[in-house]
Amino acid sequence: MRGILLWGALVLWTLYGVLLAPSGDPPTADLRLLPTFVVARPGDTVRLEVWVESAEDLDRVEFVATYPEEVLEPLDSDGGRDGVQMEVGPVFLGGCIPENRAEEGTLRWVAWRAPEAGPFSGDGIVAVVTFRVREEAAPDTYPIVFDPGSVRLLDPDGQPLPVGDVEGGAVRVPPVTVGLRGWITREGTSYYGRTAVTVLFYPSAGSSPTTWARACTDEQGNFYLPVPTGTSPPPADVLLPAETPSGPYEWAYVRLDFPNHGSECYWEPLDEEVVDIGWHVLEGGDVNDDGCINIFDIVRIIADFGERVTAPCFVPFAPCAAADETGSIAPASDVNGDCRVNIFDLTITAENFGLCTNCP
Ligand SMILES: [Ca+2]
Ligand SMILES: [Ca+2]
Ligand SMILES: [Ca+2]
Repeated sequence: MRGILLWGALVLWTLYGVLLAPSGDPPTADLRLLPTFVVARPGDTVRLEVWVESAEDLDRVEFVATYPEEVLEPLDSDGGRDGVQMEVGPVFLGGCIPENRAEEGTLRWVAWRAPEAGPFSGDGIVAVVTFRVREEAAPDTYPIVFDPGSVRLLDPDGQPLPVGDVEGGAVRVPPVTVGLRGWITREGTSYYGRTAVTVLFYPSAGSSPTTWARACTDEQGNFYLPVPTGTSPPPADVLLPAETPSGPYEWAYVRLDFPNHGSECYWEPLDEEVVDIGWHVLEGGDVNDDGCINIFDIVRIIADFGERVTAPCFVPFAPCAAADETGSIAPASDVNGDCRVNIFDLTITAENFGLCTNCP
């Protein structure tokens, strides 16, 4: 019995393949909002495009979408028509637009192609809505959602075309970042103080830093760096990265430095009230400060091997000066800051052999 069922299933499967496979699934067209995710602050405007994708023989598009009215204010693109209108996209330029409203938390759209233009196939912009983020908008992520039952794509005969994906988007209003924090340790020591955390603040991707700040870690390696309120371009000796990341954020470029250690650099988006850069361990061994830990450092440590000064000593480092600099100065090749150059410094350096900094 079981064998017959299986056999029957196989026959059906084969028939399905023979009868239906050549025609394939009917093509579907998608409707989506682009970009799907935007970060904007109160007062900013965001431009969201309604795209139709993989359309075939499209003549008419209808949709309803909702947005949070208390946060987003649509801007009118048609002063000659009552109410607030979306911008007409290239797919419907010159067409007939019986419904185009962006009001009371709802986007309503009904449009026909211009008859002389013929039906549309491919990917194109149906409409564009521009929102202003209201001043009183609270930090949160706000969705813009198509009502799936409302989305209709029709051919010139008024026949519905199969609809595939229908995807809305979201506008994130981030909190104002007031500070950055993190925990920075170093190898071969339990004293983690005085690592310099230098931060460049970028107002957007692709811009230049408008301000900067520096903090030093405490003995446990923790730091908290308040975001400066004014603008103050970084001094010339703070090197800028060659490229900025993309994405809809304000960015911080964080640089970690300590003598005889490889510097580390990170991009961090500023989308939290306090941005936590997490735990980072600086790699020891770059005693000649050329950005890499390699044979030149080993050679120098061996040359200085056995040097020692009386403890306590301090590692000279102007950006994060020691609280008490009356003691002795650590030898130049002392990687772990224990006042002598010995096998521990050599071991740390050998373990990190080949590493290079990712900082400019
Ligand atoms: Ca209007
Ligand atoms: Ca080196
Ligand atoms: Ca040492």
